[in-house]
Amino acid sequence: MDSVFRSTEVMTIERFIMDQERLHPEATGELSNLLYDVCLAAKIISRQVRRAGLSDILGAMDTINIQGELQQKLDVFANDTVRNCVQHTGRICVMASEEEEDVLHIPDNYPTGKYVLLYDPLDGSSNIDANVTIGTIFSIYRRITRSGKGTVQDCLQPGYKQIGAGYCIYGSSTMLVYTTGDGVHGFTFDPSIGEFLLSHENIRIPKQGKIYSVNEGNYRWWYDGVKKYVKYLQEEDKATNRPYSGRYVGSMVADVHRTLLYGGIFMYPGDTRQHDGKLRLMYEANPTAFIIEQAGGRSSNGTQRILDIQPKALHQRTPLFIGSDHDVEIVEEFIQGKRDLTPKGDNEQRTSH
Ligand code: FDP
Repeated sequence: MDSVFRSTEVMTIERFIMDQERLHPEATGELSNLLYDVCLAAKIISRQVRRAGLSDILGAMDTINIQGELQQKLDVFANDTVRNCVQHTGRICVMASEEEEDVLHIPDNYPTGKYVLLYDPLDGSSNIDANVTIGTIFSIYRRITRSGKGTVQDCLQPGYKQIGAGYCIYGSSTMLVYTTGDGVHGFTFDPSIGEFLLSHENIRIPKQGKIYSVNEGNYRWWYDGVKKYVKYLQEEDKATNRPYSGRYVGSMVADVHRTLLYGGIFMYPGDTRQHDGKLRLMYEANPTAFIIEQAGGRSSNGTQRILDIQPKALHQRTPLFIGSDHDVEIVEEFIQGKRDLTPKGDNEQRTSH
């Protein structure tokens, strides 16, 4: 971007979204405005995350959320912030949040609109107290009910129907990454002017990476295909760039963001204790799958493309394998029994799994 912009010329996210909107003459501007609303929420949450530790906001509340996890104060703050930034605008007919059991209806005194917003207000929240990167993830659909208040049916659409998705990560800087189906674009927040500025235009994920990201503490409960795949990644073979390096933040949004930029694979497999794994289809898997696919990558539950899964429940979980096209293809082959470890002596070591 340095060559494109002189020092006084910057591309704010508003200007970028407006430019993108002009490419679609049929656009009414409502989606753009909804994205601005989400950006505002991200800025407010970012400000609060940056103050964590200074204010009295750190630490757990006494309530347990729908997923059975202890809610953190910042979770609650982020959940309310997103809702309050969008519910009054007349652009949304219904919302669903990872933190809420049921859909969130638009209050009676506000108009309803044609979009549906699903969000995970603060992903990776068990990391908050350790100052580790966390983030907000969102997903936008068109409503399928005709008018009035939206229903759960509006929320339970397969991921390929998303018309927008993104996340904001609160890391060493705050960054917002989004797609509306025309590539993936990243904006870094400049706190001195209060704006997200274009820093990563048209992000492309490498076709193959060198990093795998998974909670290996769960190894003993994994199914054979995943065990073999991870062993495969750890073997030495120069021709296929192995062994891979392991990296696991434990905040999905941070692990996926690194995977988007550097390539490789992030996975949260199902296992013998949790057949569908831990991550939520609607709030975590679908939006990141849309982004990764738009960047040229791939996402799968091991046997099926994530975006093709027909959801049955708001909070359903799914195994997730996401990242570089080549890497996800190989794990699918292991899971589906189409590939196995090479017998010892063929430059790879056999394992007992
Ligand atoms: P968290 O529990 O901290 O909110 O789904 C939530 C999530 O974090 C993901 O962000 C993360 O990838 C995963 O759970 C971590 O789970 P493990 O601790 O089981 O590895």
